[in-house]
Amino acid sequence: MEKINWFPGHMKKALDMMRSEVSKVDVLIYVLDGRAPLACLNPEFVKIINEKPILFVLNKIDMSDEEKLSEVEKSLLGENRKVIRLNSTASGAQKKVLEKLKQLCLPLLERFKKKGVSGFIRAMVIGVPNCGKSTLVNNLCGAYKAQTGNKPGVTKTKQWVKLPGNFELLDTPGTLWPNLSDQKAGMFLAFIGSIKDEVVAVEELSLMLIERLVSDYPKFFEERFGKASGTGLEILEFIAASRKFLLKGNEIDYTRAARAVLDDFRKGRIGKITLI
Ligand SMILES: Nc1nc2c(ncn2[C@@H]2O[C@H](COP(=O)(O)OP(=O)(O)O)[C@@H](O)[C@H]2O)c(=O)[nH]1
Ligand SMILES: [Mg+2]
Repeated sequence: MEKINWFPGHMKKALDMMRSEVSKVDVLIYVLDGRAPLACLNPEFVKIINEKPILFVLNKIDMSDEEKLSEVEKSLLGENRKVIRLNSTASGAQKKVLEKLKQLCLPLLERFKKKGVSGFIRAMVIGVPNCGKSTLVNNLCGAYKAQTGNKPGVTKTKQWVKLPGNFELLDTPGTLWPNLSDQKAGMFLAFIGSIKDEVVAVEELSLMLIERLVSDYPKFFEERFGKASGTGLEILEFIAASRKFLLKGNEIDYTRAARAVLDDFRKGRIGKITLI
């Protein structure tokens, strides 16, 4: 596999910006896509936020393999760390998150109480692209965001939105750069659509996905595509032939077949999958 170029210069800039953003908040809500949770975790970034309480959200639970997530959950837990499994698109997500957030921030809340101040706890949602940050922010803010409103003529800047239970949430989530040092993580992020398809050729990416799925989820794969043995290329050819993805002169349309496999995976049509 060709080495993916993550533009280290950009990454450093993003990390520096994030460092300053993070210094303004008391607690972080770190969203991980449940289909590739560890790939969404950026160790460089975890180092920066080490001192802050973190609520890890294992998101897109409706598309993920819950059994595999148990291992992940154990590895994330620790002092000042909580984990929650979530479908951010579902109603009730807000209540669940706020409950967990309250548990995580109990020491902070008690400190406020002792001091006799009614301080707000500031939270911010972070994560790699496409993991569901905006969906979660919208779900968390819900009606509250509408209260603040967007007044015409006012420049749209980042705003703190009041949430129930003495919390304030930054209405703009922080986008994390992918983990530079880990090729496997990069590959998984490309599978789930967190990295643009232009970075890796779609055919190559689909071959890697096929090989991974055939090894981790052969039954699901066979059910969806009718074949889970042979090389990735043989399987891709089979899929193209069985779906009649042909070019002029009956040549196999690899690109179309590749897109179909990636699309099926990203839409959750192959099954509930978690890649570790
Ligand atoms: N099935 C499912 N889809 C989700 C969930 N959360 C987000 N999505 C979808 O994932 C895509 C990316 O979400 P978005 O909030 O834009 O991600 P962001 O780039 O991190 O802000 C959208 O199509 C969302 O509808 C979830 O819990 N379950
Ligand atoms: Mg977004």
